[in-house]
Amino acid sequence: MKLVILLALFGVSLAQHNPHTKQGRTAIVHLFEWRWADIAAECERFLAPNGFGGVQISPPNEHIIINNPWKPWWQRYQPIGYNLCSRSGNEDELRDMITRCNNVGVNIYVDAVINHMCGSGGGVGSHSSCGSWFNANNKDFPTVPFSQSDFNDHKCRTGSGNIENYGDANQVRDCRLVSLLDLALEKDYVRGKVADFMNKLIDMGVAGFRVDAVKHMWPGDLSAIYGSLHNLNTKWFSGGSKPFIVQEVIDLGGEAISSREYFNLGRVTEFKYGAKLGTIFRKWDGEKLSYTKSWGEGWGFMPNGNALVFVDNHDNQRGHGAGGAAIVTFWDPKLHKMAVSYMLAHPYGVTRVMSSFRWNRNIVNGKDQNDWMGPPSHGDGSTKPVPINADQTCGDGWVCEHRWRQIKNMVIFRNVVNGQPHSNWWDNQSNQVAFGRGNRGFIVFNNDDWSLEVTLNTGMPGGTYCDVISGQKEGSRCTGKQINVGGDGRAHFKISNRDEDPYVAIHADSKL
Ligand code: AAO
Repeated sequence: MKLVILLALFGVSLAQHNPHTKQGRTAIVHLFEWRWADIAAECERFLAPNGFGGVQISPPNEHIIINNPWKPWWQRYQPIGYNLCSRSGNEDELRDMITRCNNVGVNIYVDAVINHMCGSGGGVGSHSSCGSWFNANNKDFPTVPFSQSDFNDHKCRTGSGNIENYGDANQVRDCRLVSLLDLALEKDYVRGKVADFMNKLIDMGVAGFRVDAVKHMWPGDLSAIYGSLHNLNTKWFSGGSKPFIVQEVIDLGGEAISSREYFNLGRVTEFKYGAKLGTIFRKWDGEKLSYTKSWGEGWGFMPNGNALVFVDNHDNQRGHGAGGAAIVTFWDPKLHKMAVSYMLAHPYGVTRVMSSFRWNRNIVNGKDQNDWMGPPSHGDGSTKPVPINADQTCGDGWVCEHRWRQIKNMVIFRNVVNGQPHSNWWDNQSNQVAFGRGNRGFIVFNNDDWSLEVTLNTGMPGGTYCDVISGQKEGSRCTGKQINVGGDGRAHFKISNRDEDPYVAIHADSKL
């Protein structure tokens, strides 16, 4: 009996940790600032056929419009209300996207900004994405409605009203994050408005949420809000499915608030992962790839079942948030492909791939002067569509890392090896390593400044396999390198450090 109760409790608490991806799919892609119409098309033409499990979308609710600087990407992190019109499109387009993605088995996860409304200097008027009037000076947001008493200022004990010291948990939760008007989530009324917003999206068919700025909210308040969320829409999900919850908590250690406080509520972003992996692939601080034999919990990361992992995100790819210069992004394509592939090959965590837009990066004394720049847009500030080139890459400034052959093929690799153990580790005590996933896949990296030539036990059945990095299997031939695995599971690998991509990956479905 006790066991049954324990299992039931465990099941309930674990429910919000499950991304509910379909058909053995495993990876999520963040289509940062994409329009709903483009995401719908991408689900059908690319994400479903290539086995992507889901999409994290940019905040869909009404947000402030800022003209100085000119329509920065971060205006969407300043809510004006919960109407569903944003820079990415209106409510009909949002609903159409959710329906079409669900119909091809690709989940939608919403970036939910519920800690705050716009900045205190947001002004008065109707300069918001749905045109609703508001008055930031009086904390008046009639479209919700929220007013003075729905904000936390009376609880905050700092002179400025902003967070001044991350060593003080009360400040971090009760004061304003960079002057953003901080909602009083202890109030049933405020919790109710937030839950209504999230429930509307759940009923439309989303599979869950990336919750913004979670460090700045009390776990008890979040527990109350999550507890009032509906189950997922049974048109696409099995009965009793709870929404997937990923909580954005930046915890690199040394602050008053630890990510641990949120583990029982849902998954948590593991920011140490990208910061460390970037340092390793850059070979900074004496780090070596061979040290990653115990990658995951062995590196002091959070328990596997709690972690959402990523190489870079929309903040730290441009110097916001945390991680610093070590973070590898599309600006370093060779290292980025290797780091993302390492993540996708490794069993730790639920994985999220970043898909970015290009901006006029201009780093002066370590700070990007253009870190605010929004997505590719027309003269009037409206976001441009994502055009697809003949070679499957994207045009008009959309980077589409998720479409790069190496990354797309590693998303497939992760699905093929899903559930298999980390196995057959090899390293040269420097920056050449290899590991397998049971008898379903094997990957070899050369991040040293010299060639790799070695015969390794892959654990794979004998046969000829196509490398999915230099090419892939097409029909009955390989478009890139071929790897011959003997009947004993051993294979010879030769990887020059001067290769465009100095690594090789094979899996059960890339066998000829
Ligand atoms: C904009 C303007 C502001 C203006 C404000 C209001 O830039 O000047 O005051 O409007 O008018 C985004 C942008 C912000 C933007 C905001 C609203 O990034 O620039 O402000 O939209 O438009 C903290 C939070 C974390 C947050 C991160 C950016 O804890 O939740 O800052 N991320 C999310 C979103 C993000 C968004 C918001 C939240 C707000 O992903 O896109 O902001 O909705 C330490 C703390 C972290 C803290 C960082 C940065 O990190 O630990 O909790 O993140 O500082 O303040 C080492 C340390 C590491 C430390 C880091 C940086 O790495 O180990 O712990 O250094 O010091």
